[in-house]
Formats: sequence, structure tokens, C-alpha cells
Amino acid sequence: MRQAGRSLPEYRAVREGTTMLESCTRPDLVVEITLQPVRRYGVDAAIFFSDIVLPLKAVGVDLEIKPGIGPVIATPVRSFDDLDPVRPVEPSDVPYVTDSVKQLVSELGGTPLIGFAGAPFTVASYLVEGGPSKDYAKTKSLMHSDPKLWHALADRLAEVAIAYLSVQVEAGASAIQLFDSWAGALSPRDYAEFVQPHSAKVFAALAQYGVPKIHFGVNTGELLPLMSEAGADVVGVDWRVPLDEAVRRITAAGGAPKPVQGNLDPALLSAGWDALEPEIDRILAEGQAALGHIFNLGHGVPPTADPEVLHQIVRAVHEKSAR
Ligand code: 1CP
Repeated sequence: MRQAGRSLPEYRAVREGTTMLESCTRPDLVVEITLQPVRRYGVDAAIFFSDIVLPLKAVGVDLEIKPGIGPVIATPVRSFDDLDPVRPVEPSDVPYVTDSVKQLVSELGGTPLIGFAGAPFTVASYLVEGGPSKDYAKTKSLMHSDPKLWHALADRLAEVAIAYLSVQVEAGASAIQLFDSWAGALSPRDYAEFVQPHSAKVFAALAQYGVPKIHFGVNTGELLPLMSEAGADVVGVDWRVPLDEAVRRITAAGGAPKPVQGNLDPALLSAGWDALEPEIDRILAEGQAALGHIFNLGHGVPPTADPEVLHQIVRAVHEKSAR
């Protein structure tokens, strides 16, 4: 998850004096930051250190990642002309990604590296809103007022995600995750019409590589069957829906049973072990209802998280699930 490293003193030390986007273009930093949580916690997979807006920056979209805010776009998309700079990356646009992934795969040995990209809706929300948003009002308004422009934008962003994920998989990433973090802002009806076909295009294009594909969003309880149907092999679940209920929703409409990923509430990281341990037990038990379960937080690690608590969770999950 984004910010996984932000709670680590060793992350803050190496990032000192380097902007987020510059860090993403330096293989020495990308490799070190990606490895830090693996080294410290012994987690079962690494997530590549990058950001969902990096491929846009790499093709010249004028944007920044502002500390404490997130991605900020200089010229929000309002017309077809604004789509011009939004084009897929070529491997030569992001040589540092290929270099970093290759180096990571060799250093990680048997630990898989998860590559990732932002899904068309979530990336579009930054391009249309101009930055982070609470209600995605401009994005939803654009979908309904100018569906042609919306679909043209989302189609380009599907191409961006396909190209960026392909670079990572071709360099050796062994699984991919498509982050549609903010899709939960949409009704199932809008999701099905305006978003699902574009995310489905991404999953369909990646199928040729045969790597597992994970699909994640926050607040997506109502969308789980549609997000599963988009073509993911694994469905991410935040903390709002128990995993057994998530499985029920995914299969209720005739969907194939799938592994799930989640779903510890990140807020509980500061609640103390007596509150956390029963939650871990509950999640592991409910995860048994699925075809497979990847234990994870329901969203990103808060920057204030105590690394010792995270370590304790990883140890407990390993011990309990081995039993
Ligand atoms: O944690 C890691 O090291 C993994 C690398 C990673 C990932 C998977 C980063 C680094 N970003 C992401 C994905 C990402 N970026 C998502 C999808 C996952 C999620 O929902 O968390 C999203 C929505 C973003 C956009 C973004 N980038 C935000 C959110 C803004 C908002 O709308 O609320 C923020 C704060 C960033 C900056 C960012 N990206 C990553 C880090 C470590 C940071 C913080 C940088 C800093 O503070 O210096």
C-alpha cells in the first residue's frame, strides 16, 4: 500500500531532501525503499516503490506530488485538447523502472515483487479534479455531461495502465495490482457504465503474461461483484465488509469464487494488541471462506504507525496461518 514505508525511520532517512517523484526515478532509492519493509517485517511480497501518477509524469503531464497532499495537476482536463499529453509510456520513457524492477527481482530472491498501476477512474479523478478530492464531483459531472470526453480519457488511461504494467511485468514483476482506490465513490450503475469496461480492458491486456492480477478499491462493498467481473484474479477488500461476506457478494451473482486480499482496519494499528489480536483471528477465520486469502491492511499504513506493531502483526499472521 502507498505510504507503507512512511512510518519507517529508514524510509524518512533515505527520502530526506528528495521529492517523491524524483525518488521514483532513482533506482538506488526505489530498490532500497522497496526492500525496507521486506527486510524489517519479513512480509511475503514486496510492492514496487512508485506512484500511480508516475507514468503520466514520465510522458510530460505537468504534475507534482505535494508533501502532505498528494498528486496535483497543473492543467485539469476539461476538453479533448487537454488529452493530448496523456499517452502510454514506452519502455524508453521509464528506463529507471525497468532497471529498478530487474535489480529488485534479483535481490528479492524467492519473494515476489508486485507491480502496480492506477486504474482509469482513480487516475482520471486526479486529472479532472486537479488533485485529491472528497466527493469527486467534477469527475462524476464530466462522466454524465460529456460521456464522449469521459470515455476518451478513461480509454487513454487504460492504455497508460497497460503500458506501465507491461514494463513492470516484462522486467520481472511476478504479480500486478490495479488500484481503483476511489471507485467506491460511484454507484454500481455508474461504475458498470463508465468504469468497468476500461478496467476490464487493462486486465484483458495483461492476461497474456499469466501473472496474478489483484484489483483493489476503498469503500467498494457495493462494487465487489463488478470489480471481480472486471477480470481480476484476486479481489481486494477494505475493512468495511467481512471477507466471508465479500466472498458471498462476489459469487452471489454467479461470479467465480476468487481469492481475496485484506482486510484489517489501519486505524486499529494504534488500538493496542488486546484489540488487534482478536481482529487478526477473526479476519483469518473469515478468510477461510475464500479460495485463498492474502492477509493485508484494508488500506495504506498511516505514517504514524508503530513499526513494532506491524512486525508483531506479520509474526502473528505467519504463526497463526501456519497452524
Ligand atoms: O507504500 C509503498 O511504498 C508503495 C508505493 C506506492 C503505491 C502502491 C505509493 C508511494 N503510491 C502508491 C499508489 C497510490 N498513489 C494510490 C493507490 C493506493 C492507495 O489507495 O493507497 C493512490 C490513490 C495514490 C495517489 C497518492 N500518492 C496519494 C493519495 C492522495 C489522495 O487523493 O488522498 C498520495 C498521498 C501520494 C503520494 C505518495 N505515493 C507514495 C508515497 C510513499 C506517497 C507519500 C509521499 C510523501 O509523503 O513524500
